Amino acid sequence: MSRQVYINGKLLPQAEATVSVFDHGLLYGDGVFEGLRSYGGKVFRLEEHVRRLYESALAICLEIPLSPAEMCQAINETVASNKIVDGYIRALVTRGAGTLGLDPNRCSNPQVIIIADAIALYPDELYERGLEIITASTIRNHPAALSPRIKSLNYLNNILAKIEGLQAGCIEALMLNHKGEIAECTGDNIFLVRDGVLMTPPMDAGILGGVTRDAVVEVAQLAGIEVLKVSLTRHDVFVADECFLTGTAAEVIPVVKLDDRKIGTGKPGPITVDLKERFHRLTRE
Ligand code: PXG
Repeated sequence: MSRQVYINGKLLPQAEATVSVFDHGLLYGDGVFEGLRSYGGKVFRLEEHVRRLYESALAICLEIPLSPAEMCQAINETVASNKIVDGYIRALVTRGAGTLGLDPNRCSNPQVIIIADAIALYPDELYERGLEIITASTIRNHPAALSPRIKSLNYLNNILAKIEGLQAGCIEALMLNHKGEIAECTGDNIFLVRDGVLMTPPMDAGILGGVTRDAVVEVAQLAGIEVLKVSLTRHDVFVADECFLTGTAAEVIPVVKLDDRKIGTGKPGPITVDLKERFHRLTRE
């Protein structure tokens, strides 16, 4: 289906929504993005995603030519004009067309693009059975090289980890940080459950602060579950009772094996299933 794509203030048919081959987003991955989701026609946690987009942009000295409120409005308009009810939204801002050199000051105008499409859901059976994942040998970006808190257009190390996962027959792969601690998966945050306590790596493990992660922490605390943000290693996964991932696309998805080793009973655990339901209800509120 052909979509109406927002580009620099206009909604254009997707074939006409184009950027220059000199755009530094293409040449260098110089830009930032967000992946959002709409439920029942309403964008979930829109302000949080937009705040993260502006933080990412600020971190790379990229000035977005819209206010955050205008960005929210543009996202809502793009969703509405494509008659998206339950869908996936990609918002991105590139540095714009420049020269073949790195200098961002030679880039003319940042390009603001918003795409709204139907969501490609993971098969139900993955949620019922749970995922099997591997540990990738590709580590998450060293925070001193490129902060993992920046959702930049350069996702190559996550893509390399994803390739490792896919080659092992897994749709997700666990990424460690430079200290060998658990960071996150290629497009999802990770949680463990042990003795009824929920644990997830802290921001300083070098992760992207997931909007879904924050929402799951909130619903867990409301349900009276203790939540700890603590550094974790693969050992903690192997001795955990339950494990699950969170992300805009995946929502809450159980993990039942890491590196071919069963986690807990090897089936999605009760707290995971409960939080998955609670998160689902939150998205429908
Ligand atoms: N960590 C990383 C590295 C991510 O890219 C998350 C965690 C989860 O964050 P949210 O805010 O979505 O709960 C992400 C999510 C996709 C896709 O299509 C997802 C992401 C990036 C690119 C594609 O699944 N980011």
